[in-house]
Amino acid sequence: MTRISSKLLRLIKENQRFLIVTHLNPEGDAIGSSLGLAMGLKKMGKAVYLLDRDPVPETLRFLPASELFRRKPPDDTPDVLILIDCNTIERTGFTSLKAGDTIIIDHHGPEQEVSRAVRSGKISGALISTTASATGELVYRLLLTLGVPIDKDIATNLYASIMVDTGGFKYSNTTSRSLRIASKLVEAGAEPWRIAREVYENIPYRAMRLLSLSFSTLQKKDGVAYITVTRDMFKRTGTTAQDTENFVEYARWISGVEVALLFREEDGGIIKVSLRSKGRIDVSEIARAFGGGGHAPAAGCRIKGTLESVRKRVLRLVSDAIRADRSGN
Ligand SMILES: [Mn+2]
Repeated sequence: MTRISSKLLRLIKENQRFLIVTHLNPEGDAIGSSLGLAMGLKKMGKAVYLLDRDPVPETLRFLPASELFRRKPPDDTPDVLILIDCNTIERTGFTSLKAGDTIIIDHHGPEQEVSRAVRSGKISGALISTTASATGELVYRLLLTLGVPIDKDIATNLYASIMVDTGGFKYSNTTSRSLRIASKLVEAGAEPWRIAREVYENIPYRAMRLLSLSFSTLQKKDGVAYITVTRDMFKRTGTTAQDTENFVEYARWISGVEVALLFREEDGGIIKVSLRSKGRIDVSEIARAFGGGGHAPAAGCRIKGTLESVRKRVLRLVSDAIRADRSGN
């Protein structure tokens, strides 16, 4: 477990105006950890500006203070910029954001690169741990260290962040620590059944119609199952990319499947690939081979090409990984 540096704590304690920004297409961890941190900093009397280039997904708008998110950077220059649930400015979709100091709070790799950026002075401080199931875990530890009391609203945001990134406490990144922190958050007022209902049992009907169309493309070969969402399907159901949230999960549930894939057609000849593993294969390695990233159980990448060619390239690497795993390498 990475320790929280005294420099990072000092940067937070001694500064007043914070800009918190998270990644494009934000999900539960990005939104929940940002909100939990923002509310904690506000409790310390800080001024906080919350930023994301994309809107908060509909299913996450129940999260306390989610209305605080802005989509345009502030006019003034904050004391401290905090990149959260991502560790490069590119992932935020903004080209540059001005601030006195920059801090990273994240659980994506590679840790060494972030550490190097801290040593070289490009980044003022970082709290990064790839063993944290969610950035929400890191924010919980940070607030605890800063002595900020965790109230019901903060607990709800941080619980949601951990729940989503562990796939409802089911993925291989679910640890005794993530459960222990979740337990503390429930003690602080987070309601597991309500948060799960809001996030998982709130799917728009149109998205279910899209799911049924895309599932007609389901294929299974060896340990891989994959489905495809075409632009035509979006058009026919009046849906957008946001409505494909969790589609790949259903493919992961199939017996005998080690890796599930979702291929989604985007504009400009780009195919978005979502990868999910049942736990044996590290799909983030496969995503990285195509310039993407993520975590061992859940990762993604964008590849230029036709559906056909992209499927072929990704399936080849996935099959290789499954074969290597089976032969014990
Ligand atoms: Mn995350």
